[in-house]
Amino acid sequence: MQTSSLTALKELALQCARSAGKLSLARMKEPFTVEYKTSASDLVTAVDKEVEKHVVDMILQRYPDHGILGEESTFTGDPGKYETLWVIDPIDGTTNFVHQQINFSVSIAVYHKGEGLIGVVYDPSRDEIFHAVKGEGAYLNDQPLRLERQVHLEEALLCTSVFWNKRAEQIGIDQIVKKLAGKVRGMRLLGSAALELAYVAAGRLDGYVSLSLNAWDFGAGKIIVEEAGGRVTTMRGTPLPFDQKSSVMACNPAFYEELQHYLSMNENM
Ligand code: 2AM
Ligand code: CA
Repeated sequence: MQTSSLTALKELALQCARSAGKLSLARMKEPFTVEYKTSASDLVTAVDKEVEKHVVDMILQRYPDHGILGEESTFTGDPGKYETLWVIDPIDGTTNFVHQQINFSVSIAVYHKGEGLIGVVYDPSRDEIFHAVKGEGAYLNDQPLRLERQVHLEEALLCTSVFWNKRAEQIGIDQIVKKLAGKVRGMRLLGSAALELAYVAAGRLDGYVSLSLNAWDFGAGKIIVEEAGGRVTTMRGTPLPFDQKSSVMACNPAFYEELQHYLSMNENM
């Protein structure tokens, strides 16, 4: 893809993320309906749907021939059929949006022929935008992000979402992560995968491990972490798939092998 096209895509992705974030903040101040998706701990609001529609409209107005894979399925086409695919989550961390009114994000990625080109994660409550273009580095607002500090697993601050994942208990990965919590400096649970990945890129967290994530959860964060010099794979060490739920591990490169070895001790993953 030409540099000029890439720049235009990046500008639109940044614009969509900011606009979506602004809309979420505005709607947060008004009453909104909350529904259970699969259970009482899996929420979706009318705002998630409205914000996704807003982003889809912005994208299609500019690029009517692009496909969109979004969590709320606002785009009706078959995402597999498009050369250029936008992968979006209008509100990543809906539980936080409802309960905390912070710690949620907008996640927007652009993939071309299966390759991740652009990743944007915007935290509207703090007005922080994490972004990356493949081959051009990662940024938090205007500050470049570079994971240059060598971190040992023992001194790492890790983050996870496995403790509210039922499958984690079934396959025993929750116990492995629990043991890991005793080995590292600290463990955090933020509840927005996109934001957690962005924080790994920014060095606020040294690693993130999760189960059952969808492409809209990790699509943008993966590009940002990799452009900052970090590594992102499944817990088995394989590339992340786009067409099914997947485990995700993202971390400072210094302890990737050690962490991967630890996590892959579970045969069922
Ligand atoms: P969502 O808000 O877009 O659904 C990993 O933690 C991901 O799981 C989050 O990014 C969040 O994405 C989703 N999730 C679903 N249920 C959750 C819960 N009870 N607490 C936190 N995250 C949850
Ligand atoms: Ca969501």
